[in-house]
Amino acid sequence: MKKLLLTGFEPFLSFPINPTEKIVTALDGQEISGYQITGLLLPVDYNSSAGRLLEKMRAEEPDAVISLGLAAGRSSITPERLAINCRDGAADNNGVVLEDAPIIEGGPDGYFSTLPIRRMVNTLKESGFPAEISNTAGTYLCNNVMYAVLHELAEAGKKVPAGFVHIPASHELAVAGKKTMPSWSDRDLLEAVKVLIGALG
Ligand code: PCA
Repeated sequence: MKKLLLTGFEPFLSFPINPTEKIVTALDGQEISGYQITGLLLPVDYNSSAGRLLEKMRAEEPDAVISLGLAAGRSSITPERLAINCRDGAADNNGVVLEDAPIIEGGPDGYFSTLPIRRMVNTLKESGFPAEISNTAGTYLCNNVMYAVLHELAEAGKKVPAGFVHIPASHELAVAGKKTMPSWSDRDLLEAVKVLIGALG
């Protein structure tokens, strides 16, 4: 049985709920499409989130790594194409604000996702879920963990598919937030993530 490390994030900024948390909790310990899943919830914290993920990755030696994050405002499931060596933007949950800061001093400008993102998008659409490739993971925590994982695997010369997928808000979050926020049911979000895992191959 292959091993999949599946990560999500705690709530952050003005969002009282992070739908990735429920998904990771629901799928932890499950077997899907030939993968035994280990779920890991990450803090929205520049100082520790990437380190926690890398620590788990070193301990578990998974065959694939999918990290999930909330992109409130997006209406589709969006596998990210690229992570860049930059941290810049809003405060993390500890109030840390970074501007134009590299993730790895002197590291490569960017890394492409090594997940089968085109196949993931096509499989999601065939299963009836709106999906598209996103060309920017932003410069906040999601980009940070995606870059850190891809950098670690590249440095180690490991061919482990890894990358990041942003998901839309859940209905629960939309009800608590802005009226115009597109949202999906928790059930559909969970089902779509199962489809993503099935597309790993
Ligand atoms: N989304 C944020 C960080 C945590 C999350 O779920 C992001 O897109 O960077």
